[in-house]
Amino acid sequence: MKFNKICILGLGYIGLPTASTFAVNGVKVLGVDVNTKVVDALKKGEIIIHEPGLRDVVTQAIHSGNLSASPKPEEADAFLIAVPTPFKEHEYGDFDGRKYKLADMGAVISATEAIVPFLRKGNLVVLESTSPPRTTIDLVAPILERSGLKAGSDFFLCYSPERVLPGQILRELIENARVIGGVTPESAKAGHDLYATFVKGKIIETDSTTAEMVKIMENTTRDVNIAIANEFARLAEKFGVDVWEAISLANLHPRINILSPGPGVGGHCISVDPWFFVEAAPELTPLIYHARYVNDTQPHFVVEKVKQAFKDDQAAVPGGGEAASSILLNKKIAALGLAYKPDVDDLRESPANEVVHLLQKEGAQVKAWEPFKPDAKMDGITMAASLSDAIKDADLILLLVKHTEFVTLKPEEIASQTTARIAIDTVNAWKMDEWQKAGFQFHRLGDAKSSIQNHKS
Ligand code: SAJ
Repeated sequence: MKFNKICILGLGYIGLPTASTFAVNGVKVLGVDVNTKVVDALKKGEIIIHEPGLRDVVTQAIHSGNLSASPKPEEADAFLIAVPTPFKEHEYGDFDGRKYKLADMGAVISATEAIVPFLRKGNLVVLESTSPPRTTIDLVAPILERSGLKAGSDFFLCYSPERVLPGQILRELIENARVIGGVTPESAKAGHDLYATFVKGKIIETDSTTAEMVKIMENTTRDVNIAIANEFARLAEKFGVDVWEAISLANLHPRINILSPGPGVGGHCISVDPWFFVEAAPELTPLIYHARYVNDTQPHFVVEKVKQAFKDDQAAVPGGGEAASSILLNKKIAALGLAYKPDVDDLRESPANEVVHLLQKEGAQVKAWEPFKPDAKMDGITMAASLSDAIKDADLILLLVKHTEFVTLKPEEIASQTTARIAIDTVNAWKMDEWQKAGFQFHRLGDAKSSIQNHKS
């Protein structure tokens, strides 16, 4: 099947790279977004998200004359839906006392409805947004069939999950294997033909519900694996062990690959998608539920660590020691990093934000520095203008994201710019001896040995 013109609904982290990649490969693309800021920016050749290499591909796509933008779809050979599927903010499900989050399919519904007036016989529609199992069949197909056309016979319908890693989207879009789930084998074949335009990885055809499950299974597996790493960090602190050392030793086993603990799991994928399984079948998903619970409570573990660091510090002063409840009151904390993971500007569902909020709730005065989004306005968070502004008057420096520029900080230089003499590393970026040598009490998440070492040095 040949595709001369396609319409991509949703110009975010997935839709825009996909639209540009199709365009530079010779397909006419209309990018559609309900956010007029995104459309207006694209019309001027600008982008409002940060992804390595994206600006160049977008510029190339616009210069090729193949990429244009509009707030509304038009007739096309194929329609791709790449809109967000977040969870509902204030509504929860409950199973046996287990409170779980619910998917908000509003954007998928409106994007699908927007296609209906333009849908023609022989068109292909692909849903790319991560969605609960059976969404393509139970939600998308019935909406599209309001056109009077039948899914699978009059038009082709597929689910094809995006599986690209933020930070490496443009490369992974082309090189990763692509799963195409059709509501009929013919639909899968049509989807195959579309993605063959630029995908160099394997393109595998299956049914739509399998493809939906594949995507959620991948992210759920990662979530569960991070949860166990976080639980190991908690255990290591209890038993006087350095979890990072223990993990590196365990990973010498040929069949073990433990992931890294940290302040929690964020982003718009791994911290969201497992809930789609829990919502669809709460009675079958106690493990997935509890992994989510562990990762969602990890910011609290970080806050306990901060409190303990202040307590240790005060205990070292004769007559020092404060009641645990007030230990954070008016303490000045420099929080380094708000992004959900290293070297990206995406602040969505970020555990670092949650840590900052929790610290403030207990009376701490936090100044946050996010080098990838220095102008970000975060509800209730005081953003620093620079690293030196964040650390200048601080009592404690708290590293929350392993951005490369934080990893390479020189403790001695930092010591000369700050009043803080306590540093906490939640992501294993810094070397204990260097920070201690520079005069800091140093603590690392999951590492009981670093805290013990402070008392010796
Ligand atoms: N994290 C840890 N420890 C680790 C690895 C990650 O705490 O060892 C944290 C990160 O800091 C971050 C979160 O987990 O807060 C998620 O980061 P990530 O790099 O694991 O994944 P995402 O959300 O950026 O991208 C994932 C990818 N899925 C898998 O690796 C299975 C990507 O391929 C998907 O396309 C993407 O989700 C998506 O869009 O669904």
